[in-house]
Amino acid sequence: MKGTTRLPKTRLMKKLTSKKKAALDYEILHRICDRAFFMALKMIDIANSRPVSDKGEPKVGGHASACASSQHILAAIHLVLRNPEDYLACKPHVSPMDHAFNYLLHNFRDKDGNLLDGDTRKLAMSHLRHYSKEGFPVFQSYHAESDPDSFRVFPSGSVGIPPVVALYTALTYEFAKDHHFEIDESPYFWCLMGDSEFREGSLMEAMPDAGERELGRVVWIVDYNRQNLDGTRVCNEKALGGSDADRMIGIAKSNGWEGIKLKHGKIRERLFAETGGQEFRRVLDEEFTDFEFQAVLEANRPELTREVLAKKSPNLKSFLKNLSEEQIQRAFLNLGGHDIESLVETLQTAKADVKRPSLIVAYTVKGYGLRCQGLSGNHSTLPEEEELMEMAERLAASNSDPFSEFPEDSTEEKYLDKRRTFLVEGMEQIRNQVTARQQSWKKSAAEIHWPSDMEISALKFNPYAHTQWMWGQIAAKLDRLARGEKASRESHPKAPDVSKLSITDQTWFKVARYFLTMAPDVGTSTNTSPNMNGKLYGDIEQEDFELLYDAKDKKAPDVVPKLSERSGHLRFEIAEGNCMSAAGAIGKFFYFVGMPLFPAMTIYDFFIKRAHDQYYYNLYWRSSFATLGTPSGVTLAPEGAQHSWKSDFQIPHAITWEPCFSKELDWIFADILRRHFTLDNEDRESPLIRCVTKGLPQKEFLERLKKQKRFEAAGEDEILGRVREEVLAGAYRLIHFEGYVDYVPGDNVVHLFAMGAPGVEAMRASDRLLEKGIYANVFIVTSPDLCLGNLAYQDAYRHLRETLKISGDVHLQKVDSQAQWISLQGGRIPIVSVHDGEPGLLDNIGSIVGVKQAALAVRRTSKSGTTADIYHVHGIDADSIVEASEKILEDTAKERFEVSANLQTS
Ligand SMILES: Cc1ncc(C[n+]2csc(CCOP(=O)(O)OP(=O)(O)O)c2C)c(N)n1
Repeated sequence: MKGTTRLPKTRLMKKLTSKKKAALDYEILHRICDRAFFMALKMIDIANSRPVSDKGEPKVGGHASACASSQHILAAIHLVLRNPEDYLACKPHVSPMDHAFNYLLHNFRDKDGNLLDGDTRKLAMSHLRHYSKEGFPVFQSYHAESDPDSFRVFPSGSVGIPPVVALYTALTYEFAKDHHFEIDESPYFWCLMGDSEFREGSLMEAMPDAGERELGRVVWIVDYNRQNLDGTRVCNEKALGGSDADRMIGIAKSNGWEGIKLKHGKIRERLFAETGGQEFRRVLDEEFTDFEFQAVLEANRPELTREVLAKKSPNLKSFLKNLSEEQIQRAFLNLGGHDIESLVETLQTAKADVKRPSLIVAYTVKGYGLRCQGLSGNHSTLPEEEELMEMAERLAASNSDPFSEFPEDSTEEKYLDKRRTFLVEGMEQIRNQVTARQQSWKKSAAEIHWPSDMEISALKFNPYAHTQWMWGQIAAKLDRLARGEKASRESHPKAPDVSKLSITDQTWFKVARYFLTMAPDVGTSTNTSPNMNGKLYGDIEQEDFELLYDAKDKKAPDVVPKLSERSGHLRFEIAEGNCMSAAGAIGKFFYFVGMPLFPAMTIYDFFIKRAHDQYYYNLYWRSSFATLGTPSGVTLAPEGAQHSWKSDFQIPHAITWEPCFSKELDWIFADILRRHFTLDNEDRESPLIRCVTKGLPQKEFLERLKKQKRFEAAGEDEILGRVREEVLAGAYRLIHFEGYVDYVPGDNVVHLFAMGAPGVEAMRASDRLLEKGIYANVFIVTSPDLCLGNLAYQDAYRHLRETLKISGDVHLQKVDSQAQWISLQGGRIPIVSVHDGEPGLLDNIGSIVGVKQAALAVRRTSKSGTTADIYHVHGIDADSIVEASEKILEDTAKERFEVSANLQTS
């Protein structure tokens, strides 16, 4: 399948993206920015003034001062720098400011992507932090995909994540181009963040990766206002050897980034050129700690500013004498981050080197232009009505109709109009292009006859395969089809004919090129090595010295990165957060660009928690990617006892799978691929598959199934076909005695529910219980979400109740019969569940159907040892299952059933 459609660049598009630019009138841009700032403040004000019926309702709030400090940075991006294809990530609290610019640019769309008309745009502006029962456009507290202006914007809310996702989206573009996907845009990634945000570990973790991978279109801009939520940031500059800004620049440079400090605005620069100006510059640069500078700002007394400057340097005496206090104060306040001209110049410099990402530290003032300007506690200060009215008057805006736009014949409107033509019409072109790609893909995918498995024939030769091994086989097969010897002539001239592939492989071949693997330094230990060997993606312009000196370790994968079509594995350092953000970004490429890339990352299950925030972010905006949590649980006891807890995510849009036998995983992964490529994965976009490294007796899978009465007359294919359906619905019957002689529900029957590797313990327990005359049916849970969790809740646990026939029914048997009386005895079928993980994963079966349940699970931290020993320690071995089954049957037998007196007499 030709996956993507290259659409011809239209003449309009060419015109829109032409390089010619007229000289900018920065006065106009400042006036537009002032108006946008006023609108942002009014958005916050309206949200806070809405009537509430409940006393005690939490405050709405908003962040006027955080908007104020970033206003000019956003102005430079929105009004000058941003191209239609570019992406934007912002610190959460600046979102109203961002909405205001998009409002003026008419860059609002409905959920289908159609541009909003003027009235609806205006309505949206009064709907910040609002829920509309009527379905009118609203804005969430922070940037969200559902916002009207979310075109190529990364959601925010958790600081420190969006800039990283932006960075990995940039990497995805590189990957797509290097793999010859037809993609003709080269967007920039503008990311605005706070200075306290820049202390987030996620950002530090990602920086070297961006530097090494030379993601030069990434521009991070730190709004350096020297304040955070709790107040003025007071850093130990002595220990740091400079200001925090210096530290940031140092970090940038040592990580392969361009580091640019934008401290001074044009007013200052002009003064620096005058006599004595150099000393003025030196004093500003060298004589103030951030804290002292901030304190002078906070004091906001021009006479004090003069006095402090004069004290810093006697040489400034005559320079200062020539300036009025007002001029001095203006210059003192004239930081680069509030001067659009300086910002535009700096951002253009950052754009120039497309091989080196840039970090710009733009000096700003929190609350700039507001009464709370520079005040330490201004993070949540809301301007009073009077202040807003004053501002409206100053800007010739209307306080009662705050979202009225500039008059048609004004210079501001004329500038905006031109900018709209360039930006918004350009975005429309891109949107149409992406939609066309998406439609074309959906059409092709709908024509595919999707196989039910991956035909992993090697399973025959590995009688004690484990699920992690099976994952390796699946990944290797897809990789071979996409990039290996068997790939088609289309992409590899020397490759053999596709028609020699099996029918199944021919189908997987069609999608294999969209599949890629990745791991945070656990690729080889998670059986992903075949995908790595000579196939690591990247270009470090490094000669392969191992090759040159004939020093390759033949037993290990060749891990020298290459820029070739064959390179389909992304190698990460021990940086789980990076890997997770990359998976999220790549999994979102269909949404953004129309190419259905499907990343699968392996990670030790225990360490997914290192990337929880990133994982949550990916799930929240429905990225489609697979996580292989492997090895997982205490089943790893021989090698690593501390891997004792599994990652139990009950987050919307995630689905957890935990296969027991390898064949299950074959089916599950085939289904995951089909769902991803056909977009049949709503509410389960992100599968997490937990695997283990304990080998299980694979042949028992079919042997046990065949013993069920329901399959008495069925052939192998029919059995597997029917069981596959159950596997994909969340649980299947592995052992079932229904129809056997003396099978008496309510008397000698117990249901065992097992998940993952302890499924074998349940099998063994069932055998032993049978010897004691107890029929223990074994149900293998493949997905707790589908069988018992959020996804099962959606259809009232239909699979559990109807297919598996688990119920709370009382089974009564006649014991004795006399002329007048019938004696009854009976009960329900109790349940014992067992799995290697937190009890909450399976312990609700009993409460769903209304029977007694004993939940055997991992309830303590673990120890090293054999799996037999450690399963015993946790009570999840066959012995414990037998014991629990006997006890629960006994308890069930003690249940009393009272027959109403009325029934006796009637
Ligand atoms: C991960 C995370 N932690 C905490 C918060 C709460 N929070 C939001 S903004 C903020 C302070 C931001 O300070 P800074 O980054 O300097 O930006 P400023 O608002 O000063 O521009 C905090 C603590 C959050 N949104 N996300």
